[in-house]
Amino acid sequence: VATPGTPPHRGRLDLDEYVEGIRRGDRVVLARAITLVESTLPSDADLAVRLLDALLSETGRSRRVGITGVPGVGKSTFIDALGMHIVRGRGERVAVLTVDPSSAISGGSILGDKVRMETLANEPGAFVRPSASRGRLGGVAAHTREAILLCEAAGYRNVLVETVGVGQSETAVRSMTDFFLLLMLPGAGDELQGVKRGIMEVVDAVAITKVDGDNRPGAERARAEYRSALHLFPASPDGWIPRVLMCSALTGEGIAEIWQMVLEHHEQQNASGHLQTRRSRQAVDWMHELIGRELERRFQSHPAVADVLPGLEDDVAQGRMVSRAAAREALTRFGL
Ligand SMILES: Nc1nc2c(ncn2[C@@H]2O[C@H](COP(=O)(O)OP(=O)(O)OP(=O)(O)O)[C@@H](O)[C@H]2O)c(=O)[nH]1
Ligand SMILES: [Mg+2]
Repeated sequence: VATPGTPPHRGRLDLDEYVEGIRRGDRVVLARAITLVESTLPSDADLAVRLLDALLSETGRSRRVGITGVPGVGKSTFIDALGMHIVRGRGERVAVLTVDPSSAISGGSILGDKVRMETLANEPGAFVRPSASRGRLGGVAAHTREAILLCEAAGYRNVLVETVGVGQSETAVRSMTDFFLLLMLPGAGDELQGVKRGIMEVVDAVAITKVDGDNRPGAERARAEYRSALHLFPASPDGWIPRVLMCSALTGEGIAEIWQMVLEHHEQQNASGHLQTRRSRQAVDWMHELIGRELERRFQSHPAVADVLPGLEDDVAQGRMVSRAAAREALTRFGL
């Protein structure tokens, strides 16, 4: 139990305090609960599971939107503008989470996002939680998935997840959201190289951002290019046809239209049952991934395995043993 003055990342509340705090939408308790689920301490894991379990029936009632794009494309600025539109324009609350695999290295991104989402972070209807990335990406994304659930239980009907469009983080974010938006810069071609191959195939929309000032002519060309690029992919079984829109977080142009599209998508997918299908699949996939990770972790840390693994690796590398025999040997040691 936390004592007054204990920094949030040290002290723990008890289960009821978390549950009650989240139910009344207390942002401080919500932040502390996210810290709890982010924790890698074995002693926190049990409480985290009990907390998520206690709140399960209060989750699911939000629009989960993933927003990706290359570094510097304008994600945080866009989210700031979009979040303000949701809060001020629509009178709804919004939670913003970020998955940033690089912040462990750069260390500067947390502050950066706070500064860039300054307007939104000061809004009473908004909850902005920059990623406190410490470990490997899988860990960060895992926490984000659970943080979404906590935000939903705290009454946020809109959850925006920012992730930088490099590495695997975007795949992870797509697998925890209902709508996946790719931000692109005006002036096509070059930027297509910058984003990960294959990403265009899994987006629900492309938003060309920074469409202001000198960028406008390039934006029109980019829109035509992205439209034809999206046309090359087979139609999605959920019946949604990806769109290409233009916006500027600076002038606010196009922001309301993009949110309108998200609302339309949500209604359509909800009515057709595809929303539930997508979420069910995500939840089951995630369960399997957690099982896989835990098995891997136990396998790697099993003393009898750890004893022989380096030797087996060497034998395989030097051609003294076939991979299959070595794998069998290691698994036998594990007890399989
Ligand atoms: N002209 C113009 N500049 C913008 C717009 N949106 C963002 N910017 C600028 O682009 C730069 C990067 O914006 P960010 O929002 O930090 O970009 P980001 O994609 O979140 O960056 P990372 O989180 O570092 O990957 C900043 O200097 C912004 O001021 C826009 O709509 N128009
Ligand atoms: Mg950012």
